[in-house]
Formats: sequence, C-alpha cells, structure tokens
Amino acid sequence: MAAVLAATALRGDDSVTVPGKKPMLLHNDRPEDLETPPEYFRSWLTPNDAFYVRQHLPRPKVNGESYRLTVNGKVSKPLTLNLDDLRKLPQFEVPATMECAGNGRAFFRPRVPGSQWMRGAIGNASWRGPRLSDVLKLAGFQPDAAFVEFDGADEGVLSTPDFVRSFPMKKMLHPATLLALRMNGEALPDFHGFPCRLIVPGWVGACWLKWVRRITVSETPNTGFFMNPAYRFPRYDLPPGTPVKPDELDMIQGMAVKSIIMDPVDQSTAAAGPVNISGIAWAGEEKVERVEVSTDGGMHWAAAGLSRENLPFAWRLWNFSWQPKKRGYYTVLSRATDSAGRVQPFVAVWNPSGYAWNAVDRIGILVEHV
Ligand SMILES: Nc1nc2c(c(=O)[nH]1)N[C@H]1C(S)=C(S)[C@@H](COP(=O)(O)O)O[C@H]1N2
Ligand SMILES: [Mo]
Repeated sequence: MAAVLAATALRGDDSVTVPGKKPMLLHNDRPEDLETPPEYFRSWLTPNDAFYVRQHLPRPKVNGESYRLTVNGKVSKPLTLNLDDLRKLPQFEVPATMECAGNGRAFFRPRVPGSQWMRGAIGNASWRGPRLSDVLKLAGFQPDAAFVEFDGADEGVLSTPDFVRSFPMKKMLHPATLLALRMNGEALPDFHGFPCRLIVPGWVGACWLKWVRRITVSETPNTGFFMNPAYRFPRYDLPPGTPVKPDELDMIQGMAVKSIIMDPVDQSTAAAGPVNISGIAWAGEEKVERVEVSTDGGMHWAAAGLSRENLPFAWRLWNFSWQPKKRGYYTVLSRATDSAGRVQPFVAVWNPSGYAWNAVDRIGILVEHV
C-alpha cells in the first residue's frame, strides 16, 4: 500500500526537491524528468536551478579533467580535444530558448503516452562556447558530407537504446550552432550536459545533445531509435487517435510559434483591481512579432505589450493589464504571430507521440470584485 501511495505522489503534479534544483514538477524519477514551475517564467533568463530536465538514460557524471571529445568520420584530421582546447577557441554567446518536443503533451485529446508535460518543458538561457563550425574546420571536415552525428556520455540500458542523433550539415554550420560550455554565466550543470552540449537554436530540445563526447561527420543520417520513430511528425494530418505509417513521418526540426499564459494561474480567483495577464512567446528560428490576448473566449483580441529585445531563437515576455467591467468567470486566451507570418492556431495537430503542442493558450479565471 505504501509503495502504491509513493508511486502516486511521484507521478502527480506535486513538486519535488532534487539536489541542485529548486522544487520542480516531477514526471519521472529515474532518471529525473523535471518540469519548470510557472513562477520562473517571469524572468527572461530561466535560472539554471529551475531549468527543466529531460534525460532518457541514467545521467552520466563526466570528469572535466579527463574529458575528451573525439571528432571523426569524413574529416581529414581526426581530433581528440580536451576541455582547454575547447575553451581556447573563439567563444560566442547565444541566448536561445529550448523546448522539449513533448512540451504540452498533456493537453492532447485523445491522450497520448509519454511524459505528460504541461507548459514548463521549456526555458531560455544564454549559452556560451565555441562554434561547432570552428571545431569541424579544425578537423578538416568534408564539406559535401551532409550530416553530423553526436553521441553523449550517457549509455543505453536494457529497455532504452543509446541517445545518438544526427543533424543536417547546413544547420550544424550555422554561426549560432555552438558547443556550449557555459549556461547563464556558469559552467554547464551536470543536469544540462557538463562539460559540453550542442546548442541548436530554434530547433526542439531533442537536437541539443548533452555530455557530447563524439562527433562524426557522415554522408548518411543515423538510423537509430532516436532518429526514427522518435522525434518524427506525420507528413499528413491524421484523424485524432489513429496510428501513422512509419514511412510517412518527417524529422522534427524547428519549433512552432507559440505563446503561453503564466499569470494568472488557471482556475484561480482574481484580486480586486486591474488583472495582470502575462506570459512568454517564442517562434523557433523566427522572431515573435505580436501577441494578442482575448478575455472573452476569442470574440475580441487586443495586443499585449512585448519585452523590447527581439532576437531570433529567444523568447519574449509579454503582458496585458486588464480591468474587468463586471464580476464573473472569464476565459482568457493568448496567441502569438511570428516574423514568417505564422499564427498560433486554435487547434494543435494531433499526432501519436504528442509532439509540438502549440494551440492558443487558455486559462479560466474568476473575478469576484471589480
Ligand atoms: N545525451 C543526451 N542528450 C539529450 C537528451 C538525452 O537524453 N541524452 N535528451 C534530449 C531532450 S529530448 C531534451 S528535451 C533536452 C533537454 O535538455 P535539458 O535537460 O538541459 O533541459 O536534451 C536533449 N539532449
Ligand atoms: Mo525532449
């Protein structure tokens, strides 16, 4: 009985404390999958100790002194680099938002299996380290090789294969694609890939390989589990609840346009006076151009104020001050538009793995006094 109770508590939305982290929402405890609680989305940079954690395999503990990075495959000078070699290359700083492909999975109907992330499998950090392209140049990469494969220090276990993935050369040569050694001014925490992780700005979290220790330039993409069927999206929209043919799936790359409401909390009661509605918005490789808010279920929309900094890859904070005219229950919606003209849809595309949830966000709020 005690075991059953413990398991229930662990799978619920209760917050837990894990060494090195603020209380987080727990989705899995071995290894930890931790969701960021809403209050941390009030700052543009998400603190390292409140940043969400997603790991498929037991977390490796890498020693910085003995760490070696191997660069091989279609290269003229295979390399073995240590941490100092990486630190001596020109360092670049890129603020970028990382979102798990499964963020928002809990909202799909019919439900889909997998971690039931709500709004918080996302964070924005300032990443620093050498450009991947500089490391590839050092190794004399063959420029017509179309893919770069990455393996981290985490290793496969019985039920889960090793986390190995490869990405198109074009994105790997982008000047914002880094091998990050630092996160928000600190060495990368173990949870986030110490000592070295791949930063793929604008692309979903599954591309941001942690604990990188092997980079292989290749002519063909990796074909392991984490390339296919994982992290793929149906090429054609499906009736919700139906299976998909494996050869009708494409790799998920860029993040969708999306906004979420952080304040007020869903199903809360507003204090008297103006109600501050606020949240965040992001758009993968595009810039966020506009966020609109409706306080009447979508009949009328008004523009929210956006934080000034408008970069590709990084989210913007938004807010909207609302004075309700009468008491009652209100449905509040938010929707973002990006620099490519993409608008956050009312309906997210159902898919069997529950990826890329980006429907207009929605909360309910009770106003008792105006
Ligand atoms: N080596 C390795 N890298 C990984 C993963 C992993 O399991 N192993 N998970 C990926 C996924 S699915 C996500 S969403 C992000 C999560 O990064 P974070 O834990 O730093 O938030 O890391 C990615 N990189
Ligand atoms: Mo993820």
